[in-house]
Amino acid sequence: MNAPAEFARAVCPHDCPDTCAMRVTVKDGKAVKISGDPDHPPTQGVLCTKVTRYAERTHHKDRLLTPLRRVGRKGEGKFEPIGWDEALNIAATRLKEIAQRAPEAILPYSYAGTMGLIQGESIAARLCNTLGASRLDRTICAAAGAAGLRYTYGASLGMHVEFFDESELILIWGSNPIASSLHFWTRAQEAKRRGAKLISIDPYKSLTAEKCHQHIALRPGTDAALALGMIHVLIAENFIDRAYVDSHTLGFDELAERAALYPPLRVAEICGIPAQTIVDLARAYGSTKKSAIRLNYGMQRTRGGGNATRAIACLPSLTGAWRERSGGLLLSSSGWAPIDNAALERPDLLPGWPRKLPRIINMNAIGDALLHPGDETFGPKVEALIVYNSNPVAVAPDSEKVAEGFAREDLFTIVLEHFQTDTADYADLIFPATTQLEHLDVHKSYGHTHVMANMPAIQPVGGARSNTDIFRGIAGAMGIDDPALYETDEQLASKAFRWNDPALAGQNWDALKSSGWIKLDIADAPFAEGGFRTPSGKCEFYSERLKLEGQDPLPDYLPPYESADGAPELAARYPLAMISPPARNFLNSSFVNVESLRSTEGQPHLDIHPNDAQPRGIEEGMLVRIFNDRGSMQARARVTERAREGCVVGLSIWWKKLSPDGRNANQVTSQALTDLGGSATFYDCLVEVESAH
Ligand SMILES: Nc1nc2c(c(=O)[nH]1)N[C@H]1C(S)=C(S)[C@@H](COP(=O)(O)OP(=O)(O)OC[C@H]3O[C@@H](n4cnc5c(=O)[nH]c(N)nc54)[C@H](O)[C@@H]3O)O[C@H]1N2
Ligand SMILES: Nc1nc2c(c(=O)[nH]1)N[C@H]1C(S)=C(S)[C@@H](COP(=O)(O)OP(=O)(O)OC[C@H]3O[C@@H](n4cnc5c(=O)[nH]c(N)nc54)[C@H](O)[C@@H]3O)O[C@H]1N2
Ligand code: SF4
Ligand SMILES: [Mo]
Repeated sequence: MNAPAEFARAVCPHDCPDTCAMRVTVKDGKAVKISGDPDHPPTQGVLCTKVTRYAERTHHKDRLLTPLRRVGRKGEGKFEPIGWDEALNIAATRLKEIAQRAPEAILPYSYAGTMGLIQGESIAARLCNTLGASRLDRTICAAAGAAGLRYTYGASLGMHVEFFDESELILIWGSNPIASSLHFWTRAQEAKRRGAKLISIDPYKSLTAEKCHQHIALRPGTDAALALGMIHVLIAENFIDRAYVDSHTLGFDELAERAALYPPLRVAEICGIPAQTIVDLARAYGSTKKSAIRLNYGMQRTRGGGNATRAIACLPSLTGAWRERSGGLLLSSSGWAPIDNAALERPDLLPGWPRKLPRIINMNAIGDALLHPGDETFGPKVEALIVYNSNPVAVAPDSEKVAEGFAREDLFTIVLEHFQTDTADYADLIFPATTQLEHLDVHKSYGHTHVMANMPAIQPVGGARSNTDIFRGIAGAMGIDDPALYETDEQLASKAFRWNDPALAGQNWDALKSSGWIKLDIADAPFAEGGFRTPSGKCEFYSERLKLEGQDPLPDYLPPYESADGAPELAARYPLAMISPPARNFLNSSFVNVESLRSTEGQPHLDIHPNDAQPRGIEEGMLVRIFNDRGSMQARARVTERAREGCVVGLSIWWKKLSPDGRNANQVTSQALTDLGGSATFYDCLVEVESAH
């Protein structure tokens, strides 16, 4: 007889703003069904297609079940199983030897494979800090946008997603929520039913753009110009909320001077859209009280991403949209959660804390970092790499270099993974990690304002261990005796939040554990009365901090590095701007190996406008080669007006080894960094396309 079914409470661990609450049905020790929790307000009982397949992913036949040691060449993917003790000892011996000689030669590499705070940077950070390893600047995704918000609002703060249903105008800007934030899209549709107008601002006619009332297909990387053009019109046509501006903002006159440089005709040139569109957009925005902007990270993946975020973030403060709870802007809400990073990560364990810290390496330049021979300025050559919660060989830019770096025979690489990813193929040692159903964690969200607890639903599959267990194991095998390295996941979870923060006052870990989530106590219209977290307490159009850092204190338009304006000679050789935004059925490179989802995506495609396809002799369905000086990849052409002229689109991120030519979009992307925050510039990438035959 089967044991009776039961539910366990879990949290979707993926890098997605929605952070859904999940119910897990367990039968005979296996997860058999995952569904959205109907009681959790942001989730509303619904999960996206990908994550309804989470049980399939967890019990996938290819799950890594034991530690593995490489027996083939790096990248070849040949491994033999070994026992846990042996694996931990190999790791410990090697890391100890390097740590004694050149601790900074050890580099962790991780991102948001799980967004959990415990399986993310807790014991992992404590171990790296104790060793004095190089620090990693975790900038691959959101750093430019985060910096833009920080200089303008003081932190990553924004509207409550719940109130978008009441908005009368929603600008969906650099965002494709049908793919990347389904629960926001539900709100936008509700607003639409109530009469709101939806406008998509995106070079690509995404699944979302086609369902909006209007789609403004600007050139990639020109968003700052569009926002400054809007500000120009808002000022010229008197749509400014003077009272709000006077009380709650800083630098209006300076911003007005800057915006004067961006009349609609000039902006039209830059963005490649009609001047009238800019005027109409500004009028619609300026004349609607309940106007909301759903910004997403798609618009900050070019050189000027930080400035673009700043320019757009000025808009709701100019019109006073923040006065309404259904007005304002949401890029990220993560700054609302009072996370105690210092308690989790223990930077005080660093040798030299707080004055002389180990070097920090920007993860977007991992290719160059791994290939650097080491010198006075760079410091020691990287000798050991510990990868967890990430798949850099597939997701990091300038992938030829990344793979070349990972292939170094003298590099000792440890990978903690669920699956034999492109990255795991280059490991010396692979440790099998647990999934969200098998371990404990706590979460904040960057799309809503709840904090959440994830309780293990099932025992670890096979010999898998949680990241925290693996790092505790390595620390133990190294003979480190600091108790900080051996705290349990429960102890860590109980310290993850500053419980005395007003947003959480009266709450504690036990309450979070039993309820599954806590709604943070934040005003409905958080900036109706100002209260920004900048040094001035105002929305800073003009930033003294930026000025002190030698940067432009006002937002401006910076042409993409790779554009006709930014690099005319390069643009002559590679005239097409390539963007590679998220595919609906993958989550970054996660789920690419889940057959049902991969078969829905089909194969790597390149969307190309008929006017770009025709002169190149490219026809629908043809296999094409996409290339620039950094590398090349192949995809099937889809000749379609979804891609604006001059811009090609390859939805991503494919596993290289599951692609026809063993390559993916990051073969052509660059390691250049954004203006603010040092983010990646995935969508600042010129290419040429030709038939592959
Ligand atoms: N299904 C799915 N969901 C995901 C992910 C995934 O891979 N798959 N990834 C997750 C992650 S890590 C993140 S960071 C988030 C958000 O990830 P984002 O990168 O913000 O992704 P999208 O919401 O798809 O929005 C990107 C949109 O921006 C457009 N875009 C590209 N360049 C520009 C530009 O210069 N200007 C403007 N205005 N638009 C531009 C693209 O065409 C695309 O439609 O999504 C998360 N959710
Ligand atoms: N061309 C192009 N490249 C991009 C982007 C793009 O739009 N275009 N988007 C960029 C963005 S926004 C981001 S955020 C990055 C994302 O890049 P990554 O953070 O590397 O995300 P994933 O590719 O999903 O890889 C996460 C890996 O972590 C593993 N994992 C999940 N949970 C756990 C766990 O609990 N323990 C361990 N040990 N492993 C776990 C998963 O199996 C998966 O292989 O990619 C970036 N790369
Ligand atoms: S990926 Fe996003 S929408 Fe899908 S279940 Fe997870 S949090 Fe929800
Ligand atoms: Mo991301």
